[in-house]
Amino acid sequence: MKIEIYTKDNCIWCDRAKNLLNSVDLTYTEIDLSDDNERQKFYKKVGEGVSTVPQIYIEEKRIGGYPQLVTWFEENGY
Ligand SMILES: N[C@@H](CCC(=O)N[C@@H](CS)C(=O)NCC(=O)O)C(=O)O
Repeated sequence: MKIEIYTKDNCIWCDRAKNLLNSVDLTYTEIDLSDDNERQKFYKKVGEGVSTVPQIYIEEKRIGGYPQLVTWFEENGY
């Protein structure tokens, strides 16, 4: 399964999302948006009022942030 997680440094919700993925041995690619300009560009590109990290993509589909990842886990039997 292809999982990508957009993060930045010192982001507690990013750490929680990564810990959740690690807890069930799901592997992921992390894209670090610590640079403020890069992060703002990413938010603009994603649109739909997205303004926080983490942003998690599973099989190219945007799931959302940590709460949405928890919901995805529940719905997919993890
Ligand atoms: N529960 C939310 C919390 C996300 C959140 O508040 N993230 C902070 C960093 S931990 C953030 O993105 N702040 C705005 C910014 O850094 O651009 C989620 O995971 O969707």
